[in-house]
This record gives sequence, structure tokens and C-alpha cells, in this order.
Amino acid sequence: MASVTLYHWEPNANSGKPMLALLEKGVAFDSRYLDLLNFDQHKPEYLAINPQGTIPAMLHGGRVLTESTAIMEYVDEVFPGPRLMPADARDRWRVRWWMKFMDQWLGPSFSMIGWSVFVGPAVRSRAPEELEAAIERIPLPERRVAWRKAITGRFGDAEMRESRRRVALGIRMLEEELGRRPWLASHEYSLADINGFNLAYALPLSQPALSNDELTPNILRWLRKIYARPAVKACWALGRTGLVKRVSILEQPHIAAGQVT
Ligand SMILES: N[C@@H](CCC(=O)N[C@@H](CS)C(=O)NCC(=O)O)C(=O)O
Repeated sequence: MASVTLYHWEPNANSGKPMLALLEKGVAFDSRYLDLLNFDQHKPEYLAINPQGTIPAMLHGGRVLTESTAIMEYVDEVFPGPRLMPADARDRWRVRWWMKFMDQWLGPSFSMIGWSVFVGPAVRSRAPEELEAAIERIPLPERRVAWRKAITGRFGDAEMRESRRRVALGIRMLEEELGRRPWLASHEYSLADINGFNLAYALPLSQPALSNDELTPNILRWLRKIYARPAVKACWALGRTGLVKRVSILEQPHIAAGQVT
């Protein structure tokens, strides 16, 4: 039995971050897949592990660890294997700068768009009483609000506009930064790249007008280079939904502007 148990959903966003960090380090783990679309994360068995009812959570050495970015740092420090934080202090600062930016500012906007086009439509056709009962079981009030909006499709115009603005600006910032060095935050592959890939792996499909080989060549080069890593292939192979299968767009050697609509 592995010493690590990871409760996760798809290799996507917060779940994918510790999954990929563990695979990059070569750490075996017991995988417990929770189906977010089946509300598994709000069932009593999981609430006994993480009372907030959010994924991921990791068990190691008798401890329960939550918060995906903090889990990645823990995994990098505790286990042998390739180092995922640079040796230079300024580079480590840049890794943490980008991770904070993505977790707090850019990620929630990507997520709002993703919930409006994937999560909401995926569950909407279920019986209204079943959905209402599922929402009532959610422990965090802000997650209840997010689920209600996803299910009814009622995201406010102003918040969607702001999310689109952030995504467009974030893409421009990533493109510029990746023009400076091969990886996002240092000259080595790091946790910032793992974090960023989880956010942006399907960018040429989700934002075709903003990201393609002509408009954002640095981002596309970076995404393909990450996708070529064996740990990334192994991680995305654990995915079950069409959401994560979109990663195969990166197998195309060139994605022209206007090619994906
Ligand atoms: N800050 C937390 C956020 C965890 C989180 O909200 N995860 C989402 C999935 S990406 C979730 O569990 N959503 C379930 C729900 O809202 O019911 C982290 O980084 O681990």
C-alpha cells in the first residue's frame, strides 16, 4: 500500500496540480477519484477527511493536507526525485509570484468560464429536487453560490465580463513572460509550470481567438513541451471526461489563427 492517498477529480485545475507533482517526483499514491459532477466531494465519507468539501486532499504520515499549491510544495520537499523548485531564491520568488497570481486572480476567472460551459451543462438535466438537495449538502456558502449559478446558467454579465478581461490579460502576460525564458518562472521546469499547465492545457481550444501558434507562439511552445513529459502523459491518462481529453489538441504541430472555432 502506498504511503500517500490522494483524493482528486480530473487532471485539471486544483486536482491536477498534486497529481502531476506526485507523478513528476515518481511518488506512488493510492488514487481516490471523486466525481465532482456526482457531488462525491460533499458525501459524508469525504467530509470526514476534508470538511470543506473541496478537492484535492492528500493523506500522508497520518496528516490530512489540503490546498493544492501548498500540497505541491510539501510533495516537492518531502519526497526524493527531481526538484520542482529552483535553487535560486529570486527564481523561487518568481515561482511563488506566478502561483499566487494564477491561484487567486487568473484561475477563478478560468474556472468561472469552465463552470459556465462544462460543469453547469453537464449536470443541468438532472431532476431539480435532486440538484437542490445536492446544493443544500455543500458546506461552503460560496461553493453553494457557484453551483447555483452553474446549474441555472445565471452568471452575472459584469462578472463574466471581468473574467473574460482577466483571461485575455493573463494570456498576454503569460506570452510575454514565456518569451523571456524556456519555462514560466526559471530556467528549470518547476511547480509554476505544473500549476500553469493545469490552468492552460486546453487554451487553444477554450480561447481560440486569443491563443494559437500565430498569436501566442511562446505559450504553445511551452504547452507542447510540458505535454511531451512522460509524467504529464501518465497524469492526463487518468482523466475520464471530455474536459481533459481536450489536451490532445496539443498533438497538432501547428494551430493557426481561426483554425479552431
Ligand atoms: N484553494 C483550494 C480550492 C479547492 C477547490 O475549490 N476545488 C474545486 C475543484 S477545482 C472543488 O473542489 N470544487 C467542488 C465544489 O465546489 O463542489 C485548492 O487549491 O485546493
